[in-house]
Amino acid sequence: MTLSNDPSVVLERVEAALKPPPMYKVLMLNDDFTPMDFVVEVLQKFFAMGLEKATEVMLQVHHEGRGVCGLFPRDIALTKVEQVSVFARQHQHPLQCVMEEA
Ligand code: NFA
Repeated sequence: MTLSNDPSVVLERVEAALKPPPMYKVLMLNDDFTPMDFVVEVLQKFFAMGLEKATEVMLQVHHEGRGVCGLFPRDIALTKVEQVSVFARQHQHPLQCVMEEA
């Protein structure tokens, strides 16, 4: 495929390449069944949180229904959502994360 040399097309291409990627929040959802210590383990394992931060986020999800696990480019956010889903199901817990554009 031939790339255009038209200055306005070049400018568009450069601007697109310089733009930061769209970011996505990964949100954890509360449920009535997943044990609190399992949620803390997930936040430590997949979101690189220490025990104190993981406990704080877990309690926020428990009390408010949802909480932010982190902000990531689209592919990374998708991977985190899938990793949590697989790990939770392996342990027979209904824990879920979702993503939304920030
Ligand atoms: N609500 C769950 C319980 O009472 C704990 C939980 C917290 C689950 C955060 C999911 C997310 N065992």
